[in-house]
Amino acid sequence: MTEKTLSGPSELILVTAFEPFGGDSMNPSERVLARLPDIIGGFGIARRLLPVEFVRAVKLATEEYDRLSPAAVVMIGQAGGRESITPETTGKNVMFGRIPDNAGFAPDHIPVSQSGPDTLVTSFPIGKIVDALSGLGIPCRRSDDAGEYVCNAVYYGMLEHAGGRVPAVFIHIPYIPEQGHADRPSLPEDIILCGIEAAIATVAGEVKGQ
Ligand code: PCA
Repeated sequence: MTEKTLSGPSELILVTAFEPFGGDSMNPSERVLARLPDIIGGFGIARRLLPVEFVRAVKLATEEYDRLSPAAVVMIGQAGGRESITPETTGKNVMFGRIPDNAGFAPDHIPVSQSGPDTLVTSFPIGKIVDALSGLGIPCRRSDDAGEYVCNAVYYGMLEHAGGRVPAVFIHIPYIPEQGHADRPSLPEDIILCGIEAAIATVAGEVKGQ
């Protein structure tokens, strides 16, 4: 009798998220990552949770890219205080730790890359994600500033590493109410999950259409 092997889609989208940091006991990006379906838009979803550490996060994300050769990369992180889901256009070549990262490292305006330009802009048309989510009634706006903390470093590092070979997009998400930041804006986790699924489906659709 021959053994039947079940195989999923051969093409992958690498999706990354972050552990909690800065005194929070949860990071909504981690929760959303865990709840994503295994397949979106015909692509297998390869999940990678990253530590909130400048050096290790960039290293682990780019190593995972090399290991998987994904068709696209979607990175998610929390931007506490924002009201909307904000796909980022730009990574900056700077690391600044207003608070130390989870390894205790607080860089004071150190470059992510010694040889890279000041900024790198994604090749992906971010407006398509904004349109898709807005069409679903999910608060979403484009951002041109990913900050100077670990999310920005990972975005810059991935954009430099992938070198435009495949689309790479970073998406910041707001707090969820369960985090207890009652004085700050938040969105329900289910809405964020729905938005991130729609964003990944948009990326998948673009990659398929190429
Ligand atoms: N947000 C931080 C780092 C990890 C996360 O989820 C940031 O915006 O840099």
